[in-house]
Amino acid sequence: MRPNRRLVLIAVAVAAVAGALVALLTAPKEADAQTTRVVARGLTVPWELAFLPDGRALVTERGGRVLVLARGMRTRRSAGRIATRASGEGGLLGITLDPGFARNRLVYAYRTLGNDNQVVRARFSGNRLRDARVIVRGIRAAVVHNGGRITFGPDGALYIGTGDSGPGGLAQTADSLNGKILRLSGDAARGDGGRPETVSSGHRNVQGLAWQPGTNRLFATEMGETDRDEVNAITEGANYGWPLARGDDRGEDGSFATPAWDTGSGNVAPSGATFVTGRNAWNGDLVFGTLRGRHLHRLSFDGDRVTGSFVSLAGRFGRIRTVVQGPDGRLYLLTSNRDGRGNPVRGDDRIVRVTPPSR
Ligand SMILES: [Ca+2]
Repeated sequence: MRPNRRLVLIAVAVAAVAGALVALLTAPKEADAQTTRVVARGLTVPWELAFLPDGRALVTERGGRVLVLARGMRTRRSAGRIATRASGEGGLLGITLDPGFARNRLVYAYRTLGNDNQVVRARFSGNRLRDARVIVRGIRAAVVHNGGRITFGPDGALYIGTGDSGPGGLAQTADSLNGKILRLSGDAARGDGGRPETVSSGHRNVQGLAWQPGTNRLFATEMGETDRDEVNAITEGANYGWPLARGDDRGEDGSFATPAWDTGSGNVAPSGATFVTGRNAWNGDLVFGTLRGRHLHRLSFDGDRVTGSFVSLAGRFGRIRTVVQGPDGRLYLLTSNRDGRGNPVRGDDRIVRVTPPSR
């Protein structure tokens, strides 16, 4: 190589390194401030993650398997299967622990079985799920809009997010369990089960449920049709409008509740959500995964009013089904790239650990 040519190449290389350095220093602060690490690989459409008191975690896979991940998530084993028969968006979906899990070892899961969505209770003992029985039935199943997120509230009751069961859905049908947020008392959940009561109605497809620390207010993410995905602050007895109204539309008689935040003309398919706690810069913010959006979304709040909307990890890990905060204060994302709508890469589906930026 002629010396002057070599000099040019060196100059180009130096410029490239300098350029990358400048790009790194001037990148959006949020992208710099968080760190990510893939902690588990090779899952098949994981849907929900629940940390156990000993630091291990249960993960549902939509096909019906429940996994037990060791602390740190490097190894895992099967805790068994919960029978499910599903097509489309149905399957084994949410899982949550009883508030008294340390004593009673009870866990709850949401599944699709043919034309029915159900809540099942089981006991996690000896690393296996045992004695599974149905405690809620009669949530109509469909190819799409099956809901599926479940969580216990500060009142000790079990809250269930459902979907409208697709076109011509049931969100405005008062005696249907579909298109609602439902509540089953803790006693019924631990006992014989029963028909849950309706907390709120007019939901298209509730995919995330999160309790706001301090206020104990329930927030729910909901997928819009082609626009206006919503984050709703849930009020007992309120009707959130679907399918008669969406976004800020209060309907003809002005009776529908409007969202705390919506995507406007856009559409990201928001899914599982959690409020971040602890000594970090995201403390008090709501984070949720997005499927179509393929990013982690974060909303900041003043009380129940949304003050900011932030996107991170855009395109980095593909479709994100949910985000859960671990006992270590970090966030754990489940990818959903093998659900038939993604572009799986080697290692999918994955669990990604995100360390929020420090204050
Ligand atoms: Ca609405």
